[in-house]
Amino acid sequence: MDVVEKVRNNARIGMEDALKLYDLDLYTLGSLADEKRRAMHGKKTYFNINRHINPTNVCKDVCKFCAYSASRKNPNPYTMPVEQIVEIARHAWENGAKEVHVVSAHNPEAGLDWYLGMFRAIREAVPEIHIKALTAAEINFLSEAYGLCVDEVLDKMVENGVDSMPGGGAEIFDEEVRDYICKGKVSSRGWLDIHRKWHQRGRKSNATMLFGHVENRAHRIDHMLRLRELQDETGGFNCFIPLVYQRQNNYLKVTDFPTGQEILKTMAIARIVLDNIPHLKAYWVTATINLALIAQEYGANDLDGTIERESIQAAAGAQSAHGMPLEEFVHLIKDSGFVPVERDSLYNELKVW
Ligand code: V47
Repeated sequence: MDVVEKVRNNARIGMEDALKLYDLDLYTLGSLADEKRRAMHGKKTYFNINRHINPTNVCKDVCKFCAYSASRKNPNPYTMPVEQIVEIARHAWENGAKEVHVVSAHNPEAGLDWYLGMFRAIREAVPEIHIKALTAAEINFLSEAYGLCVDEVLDKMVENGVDSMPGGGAEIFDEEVRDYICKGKVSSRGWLDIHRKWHQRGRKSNATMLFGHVENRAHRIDHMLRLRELQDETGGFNCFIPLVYQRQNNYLKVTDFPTGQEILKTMAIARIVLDNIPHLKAYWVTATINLALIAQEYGANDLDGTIERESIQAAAGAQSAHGMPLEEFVHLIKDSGFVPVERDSLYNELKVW
């Protein structure tokens, strides 16, 4: 059976076949991924009204791709007081946001009470908002910095009101690439273990992959296969998010940036390989909005959300600092031939626009 037949017969795709998929022409690969997408979600494209909050940029770690952390090329360290974070969440809720996405850096001076107290305070002030917070990299940092085991950190997150975990910090699991781009940060095994433990608590999370820098195609497939294996075990991942590397203001020397074709092929292959993760997000912040809209025809069924503010990828050149107005977002999805479905953070449908 050739690889196209295997995909059409719903066979599981391994490393060798996934690499062969990259060699197909874009249209053939796109239509295979689109068949999967349509079978799962029809023409629906999910999004949410959310608010990203990045509460500190002070970081003890040095990831070469990061333009956000202070003390590197970005000389403006900040740490928001809890009251400010709560005010942002309250304001976002009053303006229709259903979720705060709280991701920041590994700040050795902020203290455990600051990291966890912000969630308690948000929960008290805005009881119904969904708190998606702390990447596995931050959890690993808190565990090491405060002498707690991962289970204790996860229990404290739950106690303080965190609902689900974002997918950040995964980068690329291949140990050699990982060592080169983000030495010292959570290991690949550590990242997967933290998500496993979170899922064992009955909680959901997402998974990202940072690509388009020094990794190759096999590294991307390996990353997806490690996620698929964990998902077979726990079923706790809602969504896979391939993040396209943004190149400005950082220390990673990259010479060959991926073309639009390579980005779309990677999305399509993710839809095919990750047969057990229900949602594939074309994150408009890093893909650019136009490519994200096209990615809807290459397997993607989620465009993230309105965001309102974003600092991590914006620091590296993405056009995301002020989010995207809701009306524009809805219009773009409709105009591209898909049905905009507002969802909550756990993919319950709230409104078909
Ligand atoms: O892990 C850092 C990435 C991630 C760059 O779960 C960069 O729904 C591109 O967790 N170019 C954090 N990416 C963001 C994150 C996230 C974002 C959107 C949705 C979800 C979700 C999670 O930002 C980090 C890192 O991979 N990042 N620098 C850069 N130069």
